[in-house]
Amino acid sequence: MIYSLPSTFGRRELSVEEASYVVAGVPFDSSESYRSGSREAPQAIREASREIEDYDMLEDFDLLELAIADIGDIEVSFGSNQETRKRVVETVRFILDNNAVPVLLGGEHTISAFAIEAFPKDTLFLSFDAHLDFREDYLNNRYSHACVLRRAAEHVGYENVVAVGVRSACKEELEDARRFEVSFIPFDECYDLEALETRLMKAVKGRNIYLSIDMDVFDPKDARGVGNPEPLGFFFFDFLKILDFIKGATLAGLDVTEVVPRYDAYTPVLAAKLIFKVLARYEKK
Ligand SMILES: [Mn+2]
Repeated sequence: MIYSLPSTFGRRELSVEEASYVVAGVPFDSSESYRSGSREAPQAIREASREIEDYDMLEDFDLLELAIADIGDIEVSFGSNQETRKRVVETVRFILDNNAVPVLLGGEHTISAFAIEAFPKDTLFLSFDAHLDFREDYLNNRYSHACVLRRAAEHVGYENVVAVGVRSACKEELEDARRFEVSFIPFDECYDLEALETRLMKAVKGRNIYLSIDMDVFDPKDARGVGNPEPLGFFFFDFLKILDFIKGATLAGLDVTEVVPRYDAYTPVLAAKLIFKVLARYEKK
């Protein structure tokens, strides 16, 4: 008898061909400007995911019904945005070619700007983020984590990005976002959760969406281990109240980024649970 525990996300052992959702880690944090270390997140999120029990009582859903495969981490090129970009795009394309939904574990938020390039141009890039991330460049780097929304918009179109929970920006990027008529929902417009859910349902209805969750959208008291903590934000409880919007959309891709495990042992648990919750709620539709 061999006693072994798979080290994959959720202890899953499906092949890519059998899976509806394929997890891949992207341990890339080259442009982190404040608290670096999100390259350690994929393994920390996996470790947390293995300890989450299989029946989600509050969703009344057996998580084992989620056909998840885990292909491990993409071997990224530290310091080379372009090489990492190419590897992420090709890996995401491989997952899409297998008719599965990519679920990426960041890494810094830049990985979302890479991943979206593998999707058709009319995909809706729906980003939950404390930061607007609409700079043309940051420190002369166009593939910085401060430019994610802008790079994504350049691929899918300015009309096909929505940022939710924003409460931090520089004046220029805010002016640019308004000039390009980019949809963003500042966090003070998120206090009324019912109104927010209605707004999101309208935005995603019938669309193929790439859902990108920068963990700093949560209140730092809930998610302390992030690269750029920003006061205010959602509590997990709030997020679950609005999450039904996902039922009106087709989930094309999902990522969770900016977890920095070395600053907090709980944030990877939150990230793992969040992934299960999003997929469970989506499967229940
Ligand atoms: Mn952010």
